[in-house]
Amino acid sequence: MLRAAVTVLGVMMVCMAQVNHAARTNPAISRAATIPQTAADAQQNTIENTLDTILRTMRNDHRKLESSVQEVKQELSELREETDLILGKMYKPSCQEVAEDLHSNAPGSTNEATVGVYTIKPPKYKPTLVRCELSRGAVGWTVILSRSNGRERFNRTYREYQDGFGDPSEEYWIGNDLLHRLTTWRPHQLRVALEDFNGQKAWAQYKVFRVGGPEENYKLTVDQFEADSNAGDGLKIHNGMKFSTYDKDDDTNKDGNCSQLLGGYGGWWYSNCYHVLPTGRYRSVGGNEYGGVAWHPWRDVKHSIKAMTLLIRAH
Ligand SMILES: [Ca+2]
Repeated sequence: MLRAAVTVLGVMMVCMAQVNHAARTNPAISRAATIPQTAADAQQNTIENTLDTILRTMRNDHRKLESSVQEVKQELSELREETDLILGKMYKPSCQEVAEDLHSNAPGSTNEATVGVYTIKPPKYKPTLVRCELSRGAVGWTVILSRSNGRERFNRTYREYQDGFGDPSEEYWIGNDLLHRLTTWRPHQLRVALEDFNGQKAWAQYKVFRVGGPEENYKLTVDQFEADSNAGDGLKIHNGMKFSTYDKDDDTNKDGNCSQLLGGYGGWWYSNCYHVLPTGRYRSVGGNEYGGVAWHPWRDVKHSIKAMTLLIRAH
C-alpha cells in the first residue's frame, strides 16, 4: 500500500516537472495550464470578436460614405458651373456689356444717355437687378447707390447692406457682396453725381474704387481723385475704412458707433465720423444738422443735399 502510494507520488512529481518544463518553454501552455479558460472568458472573447467585426464594417461603410459625399460634391460643383454658364449667356455681366450690346444692335439710338433697370450677372454671382446709365459711345455705368427723394429706408442692418436693398429705379443700395464681386473681378472707377435743392449740380471722379470681401469687413479703397472734379475730394477720409452699420461698429470713433451717434442709422465706410454720407437721414430741405445726405467739401458737412448717385464702371 505504501509502495503504491510512493509510486503514484513519484509519477505525479515527474508529471509536474514535465508540465513546469513545458510551461517555461511555451507561454501558451503556461497560460492554459496555470489560468484555465472559464465560460466568462470565452464569452468575452466572442463579444470582442463581434465588436471587432462591427468596427471593421463601420470603418468600411464610413469610407464608402465619404467617397459618395465627394462624388455628390463634385456633381454639385459641375452643376453650379453649368448653371453659371447658362445664366451667363442669358444676362450681361455688367452695365458696360449692356451698353455695348444696345450699341451694336442699334448704333444710332445711343446718342443720348439713357437710364434703365437691367438684370446683370457677374461671374460666380447671382443675377441681380441694377440701374444702368448708358451713355454715348457704348459706355455703361452701374449705379451702386441712389438718393433722390427719401422714400427708401437706409437704417438697415449689416446683413441688409451686404445683400442690397431698395428699388433700383428710385433709391437703393446695390449690396456689399456684389460691390466686392464687381470691383475685384475687374478694376473699377467711381463717379459721383450731386444735386442741391437750388438746382446746382457737381460731380467727382476717382480712378480707383475697390471693395474688399466680408473677411476684411468690405474695406474701401478709393484713390486717384481726378483733380478737375468740381465737388472736391470728399472720400479721402473714408479711404481704407471698413463698412459699419448701427449693428456693427468698425469705425475709428473710439467713443461709440458713428451710425448710431449721427442718428440716421445708415451704413457707410465711417471713419471718425464722415465728410461724405450718402446713406444719411434724408431731409427735404438742406438744413443744418449732422447725419444728413452729405458731401463735404462741396457743401457743409451739416448740409443735406437733394440727390446723390454713385456709379462705377470697369476701366
Ligand atoms: Ca466706434
